[in-house]
Amino acid sequence: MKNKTLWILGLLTISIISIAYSFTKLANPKKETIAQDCTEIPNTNAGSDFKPTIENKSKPAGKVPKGMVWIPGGEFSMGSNVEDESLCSIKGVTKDAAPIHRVHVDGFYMDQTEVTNEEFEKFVKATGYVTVAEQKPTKEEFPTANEADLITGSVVFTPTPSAVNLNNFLQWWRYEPGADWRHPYGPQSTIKGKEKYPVVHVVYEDAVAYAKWAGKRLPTEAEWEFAARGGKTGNLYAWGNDLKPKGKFQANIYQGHFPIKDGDTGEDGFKGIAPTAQYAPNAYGLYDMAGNVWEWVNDWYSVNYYKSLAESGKTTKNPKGPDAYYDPNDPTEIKRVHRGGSFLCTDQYCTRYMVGTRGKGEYRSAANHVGFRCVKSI
Ligand SMILES: [Ca+2]
Ligand SMILES: [Ca+2]
Repeated sequence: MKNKTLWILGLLTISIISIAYSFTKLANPKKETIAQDCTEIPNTNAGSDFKPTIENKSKPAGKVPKGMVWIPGGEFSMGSNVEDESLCSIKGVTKDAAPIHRVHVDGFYMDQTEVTNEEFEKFVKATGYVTVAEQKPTKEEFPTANEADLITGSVVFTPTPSAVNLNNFLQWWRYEPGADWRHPYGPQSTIKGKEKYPVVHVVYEDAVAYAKWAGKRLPTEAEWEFAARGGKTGNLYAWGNDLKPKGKFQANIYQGHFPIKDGDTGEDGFKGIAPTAQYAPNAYGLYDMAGNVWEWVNDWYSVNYYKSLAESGKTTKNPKGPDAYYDPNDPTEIKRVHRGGSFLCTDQYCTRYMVGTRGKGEYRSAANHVGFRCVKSI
């Protein structure tokens, strides 16, 4: 069993790890209470290092592809302020998203929603594609694993029976044999009736394969953030600076005590994952740029990337990410960037539904809170 656990550990390199340094600061109940009490702290980030977003003026002629919107691109300030950008003023939470730096992206079309089960099914029917989660892991990829442990499956969120210390995510994630995009909770589960839900249990290469088939591609991290900000400058969220304008949630995240059974109160309208487009879109007409499921983007993850761009002192044109991945917390893991947070993000644990923040995931690891959306260049 120990070997299996170790093997699972190898697979469990999903975006939750990206918040390792934040949850250690929220590990004891006292601080957790503080976290719950500080959701209404006003934004102290505005006006810091952000300079106005300048949108490109040009617009392509011709029809907008179905289900997509035009994102004009332009120049904007990307990232977050490490000192202040946290609901609870916990310094360091968004360290990898600092410093704020100036970027220009060209215009592009973007899917209005996360790719849904029904869309992904069309792709699989047309191509016979088999996702990574459906493929038997090989000895080559996991040389230290027992043969008996090399079974298809994916990682599924599993609430804990009672309150737990938040410093060990293995308490609420399990490797579920037979879990895949068609069976999000294991072989007995189905996506029947969930056609409009985002597809999950897809890894980076699955997302790339879908995008290619659809005549699209994955966004760069800069394109994703430009689009998520909706032409606004320096906001905390894709919709503005208040988490709940007029007391109303704007995204499917997590309320209540994380991660215990029945702990998710669903105050935002949904316990767990939701169909796409259940909340108002941002200013560009994009849904769920915060929450619901994390979204793969094309960039390698490097903790130092933003710093290197900022140090250049220039506006970076169409950045495509670093040449190599680098995460000092997991130096052997090969990671791509995730953006937007998920239905599991909570102010107690992971506030990465904030628009300037980042997530990351091992590029061949799937889970039931990670999906994607595509873009298209003109
Ligand atoms: Ca929710
Ligand atoms: Ca999302």
